[in-house]
Amino acid sequence: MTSAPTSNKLLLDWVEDVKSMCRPDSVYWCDGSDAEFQTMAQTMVDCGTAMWLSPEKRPNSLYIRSDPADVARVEDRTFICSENEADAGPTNHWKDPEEMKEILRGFYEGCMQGRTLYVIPYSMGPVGSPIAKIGFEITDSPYVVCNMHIMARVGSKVLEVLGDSDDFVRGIHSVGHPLTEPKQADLAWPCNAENKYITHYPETREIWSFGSGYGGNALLGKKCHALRIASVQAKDEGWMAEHMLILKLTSPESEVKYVAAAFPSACGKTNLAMMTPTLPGWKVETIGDDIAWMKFGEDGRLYAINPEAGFFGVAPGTSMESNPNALKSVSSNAIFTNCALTKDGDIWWEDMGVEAEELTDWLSRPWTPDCGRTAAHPNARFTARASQCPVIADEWEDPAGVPISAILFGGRRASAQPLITEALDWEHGTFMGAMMASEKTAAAAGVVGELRRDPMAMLPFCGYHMGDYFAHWIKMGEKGGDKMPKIFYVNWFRKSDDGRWLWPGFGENSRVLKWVFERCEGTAEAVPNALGLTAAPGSLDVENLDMLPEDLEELLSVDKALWLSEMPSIREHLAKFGDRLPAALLKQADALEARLKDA
Ligand code: SAT
Ligand code: MN
Repeated sequence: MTSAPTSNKLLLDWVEDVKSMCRPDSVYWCDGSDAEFQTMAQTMVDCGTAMWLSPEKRPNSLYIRSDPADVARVEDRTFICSENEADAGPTNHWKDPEEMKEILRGFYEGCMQGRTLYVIPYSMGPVGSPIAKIGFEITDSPYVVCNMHIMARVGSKVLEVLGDSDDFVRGIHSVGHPLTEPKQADLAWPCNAENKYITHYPETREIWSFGSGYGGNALLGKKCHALRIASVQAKDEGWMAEHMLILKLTSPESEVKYVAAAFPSACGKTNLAMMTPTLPGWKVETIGDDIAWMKFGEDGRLYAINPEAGFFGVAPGTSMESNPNALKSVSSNAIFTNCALTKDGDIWWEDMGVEAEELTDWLSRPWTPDCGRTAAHPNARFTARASQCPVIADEWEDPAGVPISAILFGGRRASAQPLITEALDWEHGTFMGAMMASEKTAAAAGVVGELRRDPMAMLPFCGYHMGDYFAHWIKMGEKGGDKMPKIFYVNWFRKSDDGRWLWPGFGENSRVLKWVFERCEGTAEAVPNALGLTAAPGSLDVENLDMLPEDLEELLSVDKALWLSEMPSIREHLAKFGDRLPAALLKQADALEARLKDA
């Protein structure tokens, strides 16, 4: 609607300020309705940004190609503009908030000419729930509006709940491509590739994003709000905002445990969250696939909610074998970005489990299976409603959240990291999370495959000094005591010396979940090794798994010499956090080294 459906003066004044800076042709307040989604989708179709996929193959679903210069999150253009530089810490780019805003005002000045300014009221978490947080994203991108409709709870109800309160996150987003000439033709994917800025102002709970229309750069409710800004709120208010999936695990005896897991982007969170266990009688259902907000409940346990309403998942590799539930989630009402297009108007990507044919690739070029290029971009994505997931848990929107029994850390590592390690206690688990290392994926711009330390998978998403973040973890552990979840480190990606995957992964990961479940129950046996605890011989269920005993042994083994050779890099990593590094983590490093040296 074009007239403002609110009397919240702070909100109205802010929208007015942004409007006079960006000078759009018109202003539109989003109501979150289906009709609105259709209008936005049609706007994109009419201007060549999107096309409808075949209604027979993929009803109500959009196909979109981005500009090749705008295909992933841009970490080197992402800034935490805290008032003090020291509060951003060594892992974030920092600029003085006023200086950054001055630069951005220069870009925002008139940047929405020829376009509509959309105001998106959204709630992260069920609307009206005591743990949900309200945000507003101002954007000039109908692509963002459509995606936010799926990824967050959008619309008029959010305004009702907000009332006159000033408790909301303010997000400004522009693709940075004004249409200044009368009748100037728009680009299919407008962006400003040379001038991307993804900036956060933790103290004032603001996000200013410019130049990119893609994923986490532009859908501000996700990484910008629900992780970077929320992590600061969580530290201030005594809760946790984490880059974690949440799953519900049910045993054959119908006992339920909830597990959260932090893996870096594109390391299989969506697959694990929706997994079909190979173990008879076990069931996995989904609460969330990317973000967990965790707070203490009245019983002193940690309860998690998924603040999102949809999945923005990596498409390549998603197949009926790897993740049938994700494929079923995108069978209709979905958005596909940078996938390939089949002749009959459906989507295709690498390792989809569907024979490749003649296609049009993500760059609109004709493509054949033997042409030597991939047809989909490696960071091609689907956007799908969580409610369409066949294994979404009944309680996924419970405002009280679900009690977490175990937290898993993990990443991609061909060597060193065993299949499963249990932490000795919360503090040791915090140390394991703090030194997490994973090979880089296509989810962020940069060199794929390079090993980097990504603490708790939060390296690109922690909105403050990571030393303080570690201290916050330790403080949460002190507060929760023995009611805190058990912590584990898993690695599905270990390879043998001759380059074979040692572990089959996917549904077989239910074997590891079963062990985790039984450790929480106190029924499975663990034995100590240099890293912590691992499965005692025979305690990991490998029945009917066609696996060489020596491969299993290697999977669970710790190469002490290799780990000792990594100690300097672990210490160097910890040293980066200077005097904000909790002493407990140094103590943990010493203890690890001592265990590694112990014959
Ligand atoms: O583009 S997103 O940040 O939403 C995806 C990811 O990197 O996890
Ligand atoms: Mn993610």
